[in-house]
Amino acid sequence: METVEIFDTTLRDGEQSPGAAMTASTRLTIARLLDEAGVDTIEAGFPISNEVSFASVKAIAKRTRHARVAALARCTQEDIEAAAGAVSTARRPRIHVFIATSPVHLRHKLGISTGRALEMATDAVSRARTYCDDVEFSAEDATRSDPAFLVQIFSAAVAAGATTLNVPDTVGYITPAEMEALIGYLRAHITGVERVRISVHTHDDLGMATANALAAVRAGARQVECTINGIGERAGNCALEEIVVALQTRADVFGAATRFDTANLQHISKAVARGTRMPVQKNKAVVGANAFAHESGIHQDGVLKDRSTYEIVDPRSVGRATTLTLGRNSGRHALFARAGALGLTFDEEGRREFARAFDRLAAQQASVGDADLMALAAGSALTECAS
Ligand SMILES: [Mn+2]
Repeated sequence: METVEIFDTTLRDGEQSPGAAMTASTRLTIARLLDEAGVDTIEAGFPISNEVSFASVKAIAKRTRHARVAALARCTQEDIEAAAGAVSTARRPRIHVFIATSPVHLRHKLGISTGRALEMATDAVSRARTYCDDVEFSAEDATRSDPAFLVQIFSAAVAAGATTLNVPDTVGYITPAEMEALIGYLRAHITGVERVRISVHTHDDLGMATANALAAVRAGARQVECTINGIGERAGNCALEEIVVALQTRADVFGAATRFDTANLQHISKAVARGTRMPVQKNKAVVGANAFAHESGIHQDGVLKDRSTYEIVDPRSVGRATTLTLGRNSGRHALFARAGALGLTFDEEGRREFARAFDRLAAQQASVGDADLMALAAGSALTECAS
């Protein structure tokens, strides 16, 4: 089984979600939770962007015990110095330098030629290496760049001392088949690729972030950049919880595992949702409220007979439990299983009466909770006494 490293960027790309800025103490807490759960690298921020960012990255670097702590930098001396300064006290520091490589970014954003980008990337990686022997190089907007130019700039980055090469799908544009082909092409052509780790960074603009990251893993990428709850710019990043649980559940397909302890997922997800004031959608994979909830009668009956009928992930493995929601679509099997768990027992007639009372209530409200069931049982008994 090969290892896929998890590079968490919740505190950098994730925090770049509109309105998601976290307090310094929340950032420290999330960094600690990620470190304890077994993330390989924590990208703690972009130190040059402001003083608060610099101080926070520095504090995280100082306190992180196991994971590498990475700081982001553009290919300029000031950025690299700020990043180096912020991670200097980390046990395992990393400087992450990036430059855009696509025609659209080079022309409209940076106003430079490919030749100039190549020169800047090479200088930046060499400069970063003078501070730190762990340097990641990213070709921003790689998926809209000329693959031949990517080979050229990545080969130059390796020669200058980069230890990880990251392929970002910055705008969430690529498809899984194209991603698999692109990573395969890069691995076949980059000079010195055998000495470095290939990484992937995907966005969810077309809902393909996780699929694209997994396609990259199939082609040999051994680091995935992701965020808790998939938060990030625009439609967000690849979700950490989806990557680690997909690799675990479908090890038969990917033959690779992460070091992340999935039992922590629910707890970290809640901490990030609270800290960013971004609630998780109910139907979100793995961490959504409904991810292990069943309401249809047929599904409930199946799950009560054997969980594997409708669940492919054991909810306990991700810090969750199966819930059977009672409502107008639920079945008798789940209704009486829940009533039994609440200590309610019935004779034949009481059972019929209770079920009828449940149907009347379920017709009026979206879901029927434990308190409702207790009240219904009391009501049924009263009806019986009165008649
Ligand atoms: Mn990004």
